[in-house]
This record gives sequence, structure tokens and C-alpha cells, in this order.
Amino acid sequence: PFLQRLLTHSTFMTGNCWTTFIDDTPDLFRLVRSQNRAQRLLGYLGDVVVNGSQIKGQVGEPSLKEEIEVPVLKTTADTTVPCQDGWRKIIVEQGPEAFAKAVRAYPGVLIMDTTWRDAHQSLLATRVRTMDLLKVAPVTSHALNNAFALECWGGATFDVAMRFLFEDPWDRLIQLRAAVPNIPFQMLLRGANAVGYTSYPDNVVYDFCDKAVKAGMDIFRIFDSLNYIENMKLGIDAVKKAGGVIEASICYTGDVSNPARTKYNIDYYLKLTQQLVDQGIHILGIKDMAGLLKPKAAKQLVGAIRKRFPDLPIHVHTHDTAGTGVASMMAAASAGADVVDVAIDSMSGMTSQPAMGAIVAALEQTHLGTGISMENIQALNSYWEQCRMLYSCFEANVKAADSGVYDHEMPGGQYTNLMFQSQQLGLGAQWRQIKQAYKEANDICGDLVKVTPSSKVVGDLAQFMVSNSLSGKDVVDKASTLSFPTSVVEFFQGYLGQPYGGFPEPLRSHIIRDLKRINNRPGASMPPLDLEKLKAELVEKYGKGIRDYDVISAALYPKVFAEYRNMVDLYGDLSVVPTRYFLAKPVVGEEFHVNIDEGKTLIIKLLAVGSIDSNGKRDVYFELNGEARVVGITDKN
Ligand code: 3PY
Ligand code: ZN
Repeated sequence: PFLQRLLTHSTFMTGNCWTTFIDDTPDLFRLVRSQNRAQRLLGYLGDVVVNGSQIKGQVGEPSLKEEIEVPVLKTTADTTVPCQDGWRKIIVEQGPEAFAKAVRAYPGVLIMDTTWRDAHQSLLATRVRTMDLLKVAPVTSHALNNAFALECWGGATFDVAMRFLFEDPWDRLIQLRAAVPNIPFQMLLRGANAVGYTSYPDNVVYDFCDKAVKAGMDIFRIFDSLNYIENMKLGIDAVKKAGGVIEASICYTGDVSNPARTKYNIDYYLKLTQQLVDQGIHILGIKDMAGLLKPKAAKQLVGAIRKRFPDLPIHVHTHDTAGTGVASMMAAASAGADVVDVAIDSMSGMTSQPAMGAIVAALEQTHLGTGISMENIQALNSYWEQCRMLYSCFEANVKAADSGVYDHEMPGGQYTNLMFQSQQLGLGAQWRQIKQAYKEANDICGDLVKVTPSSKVVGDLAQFMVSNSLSGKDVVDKASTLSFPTSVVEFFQGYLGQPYGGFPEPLRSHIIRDLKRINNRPGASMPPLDLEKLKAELVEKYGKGIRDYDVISAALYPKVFAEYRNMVDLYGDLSVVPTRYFLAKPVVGEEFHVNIDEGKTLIIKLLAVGSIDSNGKRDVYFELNGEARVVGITDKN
């Protein structure tokens, strides 16, 4: 039938069959493709059956074996369809300035829920998939309809989506937006590093922000990993041009409540805030990425900024690593913060944000209520309790608070990451040494603001020190002869920007030797990336389906994007596979459903696994919509 369709196709019959005929004529291949699609999907499932999941960072299988139940809220509204009321209305109808004014005028304190981004970045290696966010999205749109925002994108979610989950980050945003039209969405933008780990040409950052707004993003938390104002200006301008809400953030480090910590004091943060305000920002973020902002410091810092900038909305972010998150957010709220960050209870605490229920309940007893119902929080929490079990195989082994963070100052996401990595590398027993080395590495770098990507520099240096048994003094003394990790060398060259107080010398010269030095904004000397040319190359390689979104993904992450596309070519769209079967094999005879398209469901059962043949392959037998299918899988064990 395929050959017949080809030979009788009207274009084919004209004889005008240029090389893009296949791409231009998708209808011709519909049947073949859809058959292939099911078979390719079975290829993935078969591989998981024979070889186990290959998802990096996974240890074991999900501990949840049942379907997650979507909660029911006590409301007369239909929660299977999105709620329409919420703060986003102001952004859409009146724009970012009006939104910022309304937030500032709100008599209570608003919350931002970080569950969909930072919480799982900090606790579950950013592995929560779009599918599991989408399931709870309509209910969330009702339950949290008075929230300032849902943080749902940016940070590590962008690359992890492609790199480890084989799904498209843009589709995630677009689909979530459709499911939650009422609550503003917030993302984390690493300034001139966009959602990457290094500086990009300016036009890439502008285009990224433009596309993000088009895909549904509202509020951009812009930061620079060194608080370097020139990098921030770029991010701020890019968001301004894209029409987004600019939440420029000062990254908090040190301890303003400790007079002995003089480098990053109140005066430093006030000056930085003034520089940001001069750029016309809408909201100020205080980004306490490591959870160093103790309650007294929160009171002093927020109080000082509130006094100097009475009309500026202040949004405070923290991590609960030491266990002081709730107290600090309460202190920030009573000192005049307008918004505080929380995560749903079962995704909160430790390296994540403080618990939503705790903060909402505590604020309810003051004049600073959040307008979020405790009943709704409990309902949402029941979903996330199950979800956490579904992703149990990505849990880092953080079991308790660590007030040692006040010394080592590791950001929440990095803490779990480094702990996991050091266990994987066989350095698990040396975790204490890593934390100690991290502190020393920070000191010899000149006491940096540590957040992605500057935190990676300090982390890489710490790991280098531990694995080579070097003390901080050894590093300084032997710097001119050591072979440092690339991230460290590039940092000292100036590729991330200029640290506050400058680079320590002679260490810088000893490390970079005769390599190039950048003494201003790194992106300023980068030529623009030719996005049109890149698009043409991608179309040539992958066909006409390439969207402008894909061009940005490839511009930011060329290798990761190519590998992701290879996976899609091999197995098709894996984002449709339920998480339990994406991460682990089904029980023989168990029936499960994969919705590959609107109204198109594959009903699948694993029937049997054959013995290994002389080529090292096994046949895996499935039932697919009532028919037997077999896939041959190489046994990698
Ligand atoms: C990120 O950049 O991903 C962060 O979460 C920094 O705190
Ligand atoms: Zn954070």
C-alpha cells in the first residue's frame, strides 16, 4: 500500500520530485510512521526490560507501583479544567509594571511555589517529567490561584529535560501554560548564561527570552553567578525587549548579621540593588541559593532594602539546608518582603525550599495571610507524596539538616548533586572532606558568590583537591604546575565575568599562565551566532519540522540537542511513556497505556523475554492493542 500511495501521489506523478519531497509530503508516510512509532516505543520498553533503565543518576526502581491519584479539591468549580482567576490576568491585561504595583500593594504576603522547578532540582536531580507536572496542573491552577507564581522552568530543567529525560523543554512550557492560564509562571535565567553554564553570544540570550515569552513565560528571575552587573544588564535588557516581568536578583552570600563577615555586607547589597533599580527592574529578587540568610539577617537585609526602596516589590528565595527556612521567610515577610518562596510540603525542607503548609499556616496567624487555603495544600500534597515515591530512585541521600552550610556555603541544588557524585565516584566516605575542600576552594578563589555556574568552579576545584590530596595551601603554592579543571581555568580567565573584589593574584596568573584574559563582560567580545544559518543546518539534518524553539535549544546545547534528537529518532517521543515504565520494566502480564496522541492509546503488555541468541540479543514479546509484537534487544549485561 505504501508503494501504491507513492506511485499514485499527485506530486510524484508530475515527476517533480525534489529531495525535500518526503519532508513536504507527510501524509504519504502517515501509516508507515504510526506503525513505526509503536514499534520504536516498544524498542525503548524492550531495552528497559532487558538492560534496565539507562537514565543517568537512577539508582533502583520507583518505589511507587500504582497510578498516582490526582487530588480532588473541596470546591464547586470543575477542577479538571483550568481555573481562570489569578494574578496572571494583570500581567496579560495591564503589563509588568501594573503587576509589580499590584503585588506591592497586596496587604498580605504572596507565595511562589517552586515545586515544579527548584524543589525537584534540589531533591530529585531535576528528574520530574512533564507528564507528572501536567497531571496535577489543572488542580494546581485552582488550589494555588492566589499564588504570585509557579516556578516551573529554567535553571537546570532546560538541559536535564533533553539530556536525561529525552523530552523537549519548550513543549513542557507550552503544555503547562495551556493547563495553567491563571497563575504567572516564573523561570530562572542565569543572566548572560541563559539556561546554560557559560556565556553565550548576546543575540542567543535575546532570542531565548523572546521565545520563552512566546511559549508562555511571564516572570524571569535574572541573576548572575558573580553578581556581576554587566552580565545582569544583558539579561535584564533581553527580558525587557521580550516583554517579560523583570525580577532581577541579588545573590546572597556571607552573613550580614555577622559583623566579622565584611565582604558582602548590607552596604554591598544596597549598592547592588540601586544598580538594578537603575536598570528599570519590576521586582527585586533576593536569591539565597544556599540557605545562608538567617532570620536576623533576613530582617536586616529586607528591612534595609524596604527602607531605601519603599515601592520596590521584594521577593525572597531560600533553601532550608540548615533548617532555618521557615523562620527566615517569616522574618523577611515581617520586614516587608512581598513574596516568599515555598515548596509543597512533601517536596520541601533540607536542600529544597521551606514547606508551603508551614509558612502559609504561620502567616495566617499574622496580618500577612497568603490567600492560599490549607485544605488545598493538603490535597496537592497528597499528589506530591506519591510523586516523590515515583521518583524515589533519584533521591540523594540527604536525610537531615546541615547547619555546616553556614561554613561551606554550597547551594541547595549543588549540595545534593555533589553528595551524589562523590558517592558515585567512590568518594562517598570523603563527603566531609569535599565540604571542607569546598570551603577552602572558595577562600582561595577570593570568597565568591557561589551559584550556577560559579558554584561549579568551586565544586570542581574542591573535587580536584580531594582526589589529588591537595590542601588549599598546596593549590596556591603549586598553582603554576597543576593541571586544573577546565571550569577553574576558564573562570580565572574571566569567562564567567568579573568577581566582586577582583581575581586573587598571583593565583590567577599562575593558573591561566599565557591564556587569554577577559577583563570585561565575556559576551561583549563574542560575535553573534548566525541563527538563520543554524536553522538551515538543522532543517537539512532533521527535516522541515524544526521550529525556532529547536534552533535555540541547539544554540545553547549543540551536543545535548543532537543526542536528544538521536534518541527521538531511535525511539520516538518518549515523553508519553508513563514514568513507571520509562524508569523500570513492567511486571509480565501487567497492562498499561501509552497515549501517543490525542485520542490514540497504545495498550501494552509485556508477555515474555526470550533467551540470549548467538548475537547477544534477546527477543522481547509484547502484546500491543491485542496483537503480538516482538523486538530484538541487545543484552548489554
Ligand atoms: C540554577 O542556576 O539552576 C540554580 O538553581 C541556582 O540556584
Ligand atoms: Zn534555589
